[in-house]
Amino acid sequence: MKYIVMICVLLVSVSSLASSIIEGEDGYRLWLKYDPITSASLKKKYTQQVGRFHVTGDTETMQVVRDELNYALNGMLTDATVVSQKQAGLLVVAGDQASSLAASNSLDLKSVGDEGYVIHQTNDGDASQILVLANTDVGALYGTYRLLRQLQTHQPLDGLSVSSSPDIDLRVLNHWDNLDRHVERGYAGQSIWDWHKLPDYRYQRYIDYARANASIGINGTVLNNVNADPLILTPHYLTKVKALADMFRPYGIKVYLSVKFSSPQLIGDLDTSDPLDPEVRQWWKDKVADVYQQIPDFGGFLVKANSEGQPGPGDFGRTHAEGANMLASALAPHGGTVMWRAFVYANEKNEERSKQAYSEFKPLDGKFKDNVLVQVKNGPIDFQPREPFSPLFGAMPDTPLMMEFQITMEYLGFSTHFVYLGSMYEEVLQSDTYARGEGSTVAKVIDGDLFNHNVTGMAGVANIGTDRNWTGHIILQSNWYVFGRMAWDPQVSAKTVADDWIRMTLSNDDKVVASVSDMMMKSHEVTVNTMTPLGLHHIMGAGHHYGPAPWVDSLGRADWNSVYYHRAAKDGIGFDRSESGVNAVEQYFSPLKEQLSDPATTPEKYLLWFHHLPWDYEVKSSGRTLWNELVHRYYQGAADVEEMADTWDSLEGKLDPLQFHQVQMAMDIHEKEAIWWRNACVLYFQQFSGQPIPETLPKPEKSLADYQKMSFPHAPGQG
Ligand code: GCW
Repeated sequence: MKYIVMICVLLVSVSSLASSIIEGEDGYRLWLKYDPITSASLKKKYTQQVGRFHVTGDTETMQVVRDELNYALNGMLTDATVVSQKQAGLLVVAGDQASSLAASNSLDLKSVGDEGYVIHQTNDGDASQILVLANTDVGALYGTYRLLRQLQTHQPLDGLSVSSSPDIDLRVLNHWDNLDRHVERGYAGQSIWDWHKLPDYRYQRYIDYARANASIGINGTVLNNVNADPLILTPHYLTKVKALADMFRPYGIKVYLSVKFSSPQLIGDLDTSDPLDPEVRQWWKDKVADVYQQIPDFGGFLVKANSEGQPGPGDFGRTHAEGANMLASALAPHGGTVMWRAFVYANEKNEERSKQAYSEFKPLDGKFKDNVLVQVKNGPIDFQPREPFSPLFGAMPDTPLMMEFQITMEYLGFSTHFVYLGSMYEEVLQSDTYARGEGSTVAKVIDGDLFNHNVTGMAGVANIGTDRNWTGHIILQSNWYVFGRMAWDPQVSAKTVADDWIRMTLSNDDKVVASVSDMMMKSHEVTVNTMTPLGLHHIMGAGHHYGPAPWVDSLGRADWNSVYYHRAAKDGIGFDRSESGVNAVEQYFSPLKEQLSDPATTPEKYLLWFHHLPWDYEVKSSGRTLWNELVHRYYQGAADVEEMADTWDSLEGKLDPLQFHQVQMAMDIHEKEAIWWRNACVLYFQQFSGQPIPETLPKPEKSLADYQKMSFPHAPGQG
């Protein structure tokens, strides 16, 4: 044994000597790497098929298409060249010419609309061409990225026939970036927007950001934090916003801003911001006109109002609808949209927090103007590691609801945990609301199908910062990627997207793809087990949300404290949101309501979200008592993270060394933190259960008091 250990030590030191400079992929290129295709035969085939290409048109966007193809094909193939239309193996065309090519090839181009595309291989033997056709330039750009994905993932081009258009109109990133470059809940460095140097200094990173977004169909970006600084609407900042909008326009990306509802008072010298006051209304109209003068395709406003201390119409005795409609009226003549957030939980309301958004917004259904979307977080509380879907989905048939997912990992381990969110997004999107009977999934609510809405949207709170690898952790790039793919197509499977991402970012080796894909697909469930198994929620460190802290009990509001949420006591644990408790289940449709009312039929993943149960309650799937199941999940979660780390280690030599090394270091932290969560939570809850941790399991190395003493005043990303 000793001998083996010695050899290991030797090997480790040799390999660390050899690796004092690790060369390789630092992650900057994301999934757009375009490295040479190593299989000679495949490379030859692709080169024959698309090595000679032609892009028609000379608009800015078509120039972007040409540049991207030139860069990508010359990266992956040998000597890709721009040739005449006739000689081209690959032809990218938009507009009228695309329509006539579609007609002569019997392709339906009309139905893919303004952003869609058709890819088709003509059947002319040697003269066969691959056509990328679209009604608009940006459609051609999306089609180009789709075609490139085919090469990046080593899929055949023969007989290729793809027709695609987005199911959701507004596919938008929300940056919670402050003007001083601090990113609220950001774990990947500073804000990528260098406000001080804008509008003159234009980093290549801005263009690469636009390329990455366009490659996955993201067509909007809200540049600043929803806890908004009113200065964003001053002339000084608007010229900077304009510079970014100008850079993003060729990529089909519109710029939006978060605005502070009290801006008329804060930067406009008015005495009020009452949305029904004529002067206030005029102020917004003028301000909006200013914005459009500089940015003719400006997207609109995102608003957090009367939530967590932000001002809003409620301050003037007005409703959310009155506030939103006032802004909507100012934006409507210019084609702008209001995205009004439903994330509200008011101080003065004496109602359980998970119920408040529904109570406040449902009565307003149908009262919003046509250019307002209500933006709802996926769960009823707040981006917890796992939540049931928000009951608002399905409950407001006369209002288009936008999904808000969090891409940044505020509650899921910052930027050191290996967690793929695709499976979580899928779980939410495929949840059945039963709003119009069985099959009324959340996806159908937000893509407009269920209630026939014309405007639809999905927002993702960005995980992007100035880190070389953009997201602080290579694997977390996949969450940006999957957000875009699911916003384009909410029915796409998390697994399909994970596989594509791995092939484009890490490796095309089937075995590597299978291992990493397996890790990614289980990573969310595993991490939930390490933090908040069985429906527990909001038991993380106060304020910064780092690490376990189920003991938090002294914050100013009851519903800021962990103890409010887990309710652990001698008699059991969990939050009774059934009829016998706060009756949050009543906000769901039947038969879900009834299912969630009864612990026996509540999915175990939500058990303690909806029920307060005795420690000896028998958990159906395992037959264990609740206490033993809780302990089991925490231990299993930590063991699974360890296993993931081992799997990753086994990929050494099969991956780019720098990518491998970065993820390996983060995995080590994930492993340690999973054990920390496990120990702290098990010891804490044990005080109430009064029951032992089974002898067979390792004992926590510290006492509960030690865990409680840990403090992190400088944890990143704080609000
Ligand atoms: O989860 C909470 C975060 C806040 C955030 C808020 C929100 C931007 O802790 O930092 O504020 O959600 O979504 O508005």
